[in-house]
This record gives sequence, C-alpha cells and structure tokens, in this order.
Amino acid sequence: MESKPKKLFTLVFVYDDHKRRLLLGLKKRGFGSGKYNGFGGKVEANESIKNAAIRELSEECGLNVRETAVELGDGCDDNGLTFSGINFFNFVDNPIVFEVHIFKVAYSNVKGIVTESDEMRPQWFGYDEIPYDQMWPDDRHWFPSLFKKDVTFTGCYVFESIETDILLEKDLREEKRL
Ligand code: 6U4
Repeated sequence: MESKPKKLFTLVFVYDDHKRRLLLGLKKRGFGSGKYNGFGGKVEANESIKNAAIRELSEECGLNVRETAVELGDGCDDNGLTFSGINFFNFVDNPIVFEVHIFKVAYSNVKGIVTESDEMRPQWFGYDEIPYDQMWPDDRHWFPSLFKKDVTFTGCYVFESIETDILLEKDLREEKRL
C-alpha cells in the first residue's frame, strides 16, 4: 500500500454530548451514495486539510466552525475542531489510496442551521443508535476510537474493489493524545 500514491480527503463528525447524539449525512450521490457518513470530501490544491474539513462541513450540511470555540476541551483547537485520526483506504483494483483525515466538533462549537445539500441529507442519531448497517463496513471498527477523548487513531483498511464494499483487511492503532 505504501508504494501507491495517496489522495487526501476529510471527514467531520458533529457530536452533541448534551443530547447524546451524532449528526450523520446520507450521501445522495457519487462515491458512497446511500450510506451514512460524516461530512467531507477531497482536499483541493493549495488548501490546508483543516480548511478543507471546515469548507466541506459548511457545503454539505450548512454548519460553520466558529473562529473561537465556545467550549474548549477534548483536545480541540481554538476553533473547536478536534483532530481524531487518519484512515487509509486501499482498494485492491485502484492505483490510489484514500487518506482520510477525521475531525470532530461539538455542536455547541458550530453555528448555522443543519441544512440538506445536493450531496447530503443530515440526520441526528443517538449515540446508541448509530446505523452501522447503512455505513461503510470499516466504520464500526474505528468509531469507538472516535468517541474516546484521550486518543487519536490510525486505521488501514483494504477493500476488494472500489466498486464494492467488501472489506478484506483491517488494522487500527490508537495513540495517546498529547
Ligand atoms: P465531489 O463529488 O467532488 O463534491 P467530494 O465531496 O469532494 O466529492 P467525496 O464525496 O467523493 O468527495 O468524498 C468521499 C468521502 O467519503 C470522504 O469524506 C472520505 C469518505 N470515505 C471514503 N471511503 C470511506 C470509507 N471506507 N469509510 C468512511 N468514509 C469513507 O467512513
């Protein structure tokens, strides 16, 4: 996998500890359509990964990260965004590995109204009602790490093909958050 070139993506999860719920979006078109996921997409040329994450969150569900967070903590930056981990997705029949940088942000730290976009239909799910059967098969493997406050993670997943979601290999490492 290391020898394949990598393409950068972002993925942002909005969580609400007060109501114990997570905002997911049903992908309406393109890659991963019909699945629930966080909000994200490709990092554009000359764009930082973090700015791409903030842009995609806004474009896909109408929520905007504040310049200064209302509630700090959980390893977040000044604007409330917490880096959670990186997943590498290697599709055996695809020459490029997806490198997905994952962030989370508390609902109290974003502004705007949750709004459906051309790409995503947002929906809240209780922490105990995550719809894993309608998500990428790797998600149930690394989601527990996403919810832990004191770790970041690195995941490596091998899929049979870019056309199917058959997962062949999975590996997850957690690191203590510094
Ligand atoms: P366009 O159509 O150009 O706007 P864009 O929104 O830039 O697309 P898109 O939708 O193709 O990019 O991004 C795919 C999203 O799916 C990224 O956030 C990464 C994420 N993703 C890809 N494979 C995944 C997997 N196996 N598990 C997962 N997320 C995955 O949880």
